Amino acid sequence: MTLTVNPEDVLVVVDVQYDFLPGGSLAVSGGDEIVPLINQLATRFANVVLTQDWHPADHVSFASQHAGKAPFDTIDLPYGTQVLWPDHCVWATRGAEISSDLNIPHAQLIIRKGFRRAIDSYSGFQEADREILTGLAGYLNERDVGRLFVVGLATDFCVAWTALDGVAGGFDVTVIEDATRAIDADGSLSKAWADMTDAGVERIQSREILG
Ligand code: VGL
Ligand code: ZN
Repeated sequence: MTLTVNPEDVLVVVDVQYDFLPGGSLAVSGGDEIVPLINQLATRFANVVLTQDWHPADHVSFASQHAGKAPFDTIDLPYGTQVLWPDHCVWATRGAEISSDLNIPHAQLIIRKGFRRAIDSYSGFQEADREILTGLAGYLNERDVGRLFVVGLATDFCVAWTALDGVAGGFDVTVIEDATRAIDADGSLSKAWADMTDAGVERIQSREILG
């Protein structure tokens, strides 16, 4: 079964940055394995958008900012429960750079997110306070795009939140599962897939596009 990509469709490549790749501070297991696949998929899309996790050094999501807390602990913030992470994707450091193995010269937009100290942003569409928008929906609506196909890191955090907010924003959203990898902390991967399925996010494999 082959799925035809239309000229209006958009590939959204989430957070393929050194800190999420092997050797990085928040390395996602097998993260490097998806890079060649994403490069191949990207050749099928006229429209590609990238997201980039982009935090100040004192970001609220870093365990290092909270006395007595360790990575993967949680804290309560005004906008809800926040998972704490190792310091990662600190702006203007190598860990925050998009991997140079990603070969998508025709990518048209990079959305940076998580740059306010007090608010995290897994989603490419809106920050974790669920109020501040990144502008991505505005951009896509103004471009009058078709379906969104989401790939990248990590399946259970930034990919899932981006896909869910895409659906909430009225877009037709598909996650290409084998072009993602997960952190999978505490059942987060199965919960993310349950949430995405409930919301109407489609789940496919890359061969359905590549043949
Ligand atoms: C991400 C945790 C913290 C992600 C970003 O890209 O999935 N996860 N910041
Ligand atoms: Zn982050």
